[in-house]
Amino acid sequence: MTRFTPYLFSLMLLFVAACGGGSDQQTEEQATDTQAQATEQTDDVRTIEAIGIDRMKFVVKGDKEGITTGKKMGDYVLLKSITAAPGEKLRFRLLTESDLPASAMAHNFVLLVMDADAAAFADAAGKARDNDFIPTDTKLKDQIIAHTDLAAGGETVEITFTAPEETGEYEYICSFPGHYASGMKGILKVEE
Ligand SMILES: [Cu+2]
Repeated sequence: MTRFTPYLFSLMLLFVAACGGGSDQQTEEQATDTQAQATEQTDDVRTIEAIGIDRMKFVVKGDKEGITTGKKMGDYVLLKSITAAPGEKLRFRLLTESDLPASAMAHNFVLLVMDADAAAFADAAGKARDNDFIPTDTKLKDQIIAHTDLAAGGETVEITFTAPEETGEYEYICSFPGHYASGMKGILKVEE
């Protein structure tokens, strides 16, 4: 490591000499940096990296602060709940792991308002195949706080949303037919 330092140092000097005085080149480099950051999404939004599996569950790779996990599911563990502060910005990213065709196996993430009847919602959503299992009925649509698109095998979808200000428990589900009933659901716990 040490033997490279003088070399790096002279490179830095060269760089400073070349770009001194806020040249156009420097501005251009800064612009490129900003672009790269946007692509990589290196923002400070907490991201829940979930996987949807054929056993119709939301799972994660392991325990992490801000989530609770349950039993082992193959290489993963069951994602049971997410804890968030009121108004906290969160990102839910969902990868579907499946070899089945999209018509047979796809997943989404639908976060519902506190007083929603999740079972009734899932039932109605399961019939909205033409709309990727998101109900078009206004009364049902109004029960959605945030949702992703459907992710078929190998696909990743994500949604960035703000946790409600009101503390309490909010259920989230996968609205693909039958998945809620099979346990593809969890709770967003909003706590001070
Ligand atoms: Cu699902």
